[in-house]
Amino acid sequence: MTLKLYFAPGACSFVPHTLLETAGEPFEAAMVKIHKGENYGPEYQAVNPRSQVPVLVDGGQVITQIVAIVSYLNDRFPQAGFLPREPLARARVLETLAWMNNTVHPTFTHIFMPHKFSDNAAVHGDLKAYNTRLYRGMLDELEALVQVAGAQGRPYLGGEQFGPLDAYALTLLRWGGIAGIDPEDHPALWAFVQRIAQLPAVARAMARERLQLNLYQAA
Ligand SMILES: N[C@@H](CCC(=O)N[C@@H](CS)C(=O)NCC(=O)O)C(=O)O
Repeated sequence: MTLKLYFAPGACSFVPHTLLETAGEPFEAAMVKIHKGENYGPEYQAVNPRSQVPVLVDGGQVITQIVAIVSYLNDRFPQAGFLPREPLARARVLETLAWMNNTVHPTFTHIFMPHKFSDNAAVHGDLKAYNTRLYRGMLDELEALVQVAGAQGRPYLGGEQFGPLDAYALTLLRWGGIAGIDPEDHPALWAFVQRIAQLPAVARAMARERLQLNLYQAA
């Protein structure tokens, strides 16, 4: 088996995990327990000195960063059509993927791991509260994107085929539950994510990661 994915359950590594399941080529799934700090141990840092998941290894080559991994998997499995071929449609997907990865995702990190942004524990509550408000607004944007796709008759956020935006949307809405945001507050997105979760490849990745879709608990 030449392909190996390092993932953490429920983390952003879910995005390439679902793409690999969709591609259909056998791969090794290596779980990294980031809640136990395994990613800061010497064994994992020998793989990725930045201590993050996901990492894709193909034939001994190590690839990090979701945007790079998605681009690589798209070229390696062209039949899967993870990214549109038409230049403008592809730019639109990359535009949204970059936003998810460089804006929405780090906003959640401020909520989930505020210690990464300040070593002053006294401000962690403020960081969480402020970024939860920002995050809710970003889920509102995602809700609008899903509505536009529906109005245009597109079954997936990127077009006709399942791709990285769909898996990231699922992950980001799921994280919203951790942040105390009820998925029902974004009904179109919630319905979309529930449909995506039923795709066989996505369901396999969820089963391997033992993921529950709705993590929201009313206060
Ligand atoms: N920009 C990176 C983000 C990766 C990232 O934030 N990974 C998180 C999990 S969602 C992680 O490994 N966190 C562990 C840590 O930073 O301690 C990418 O696209 O791969």
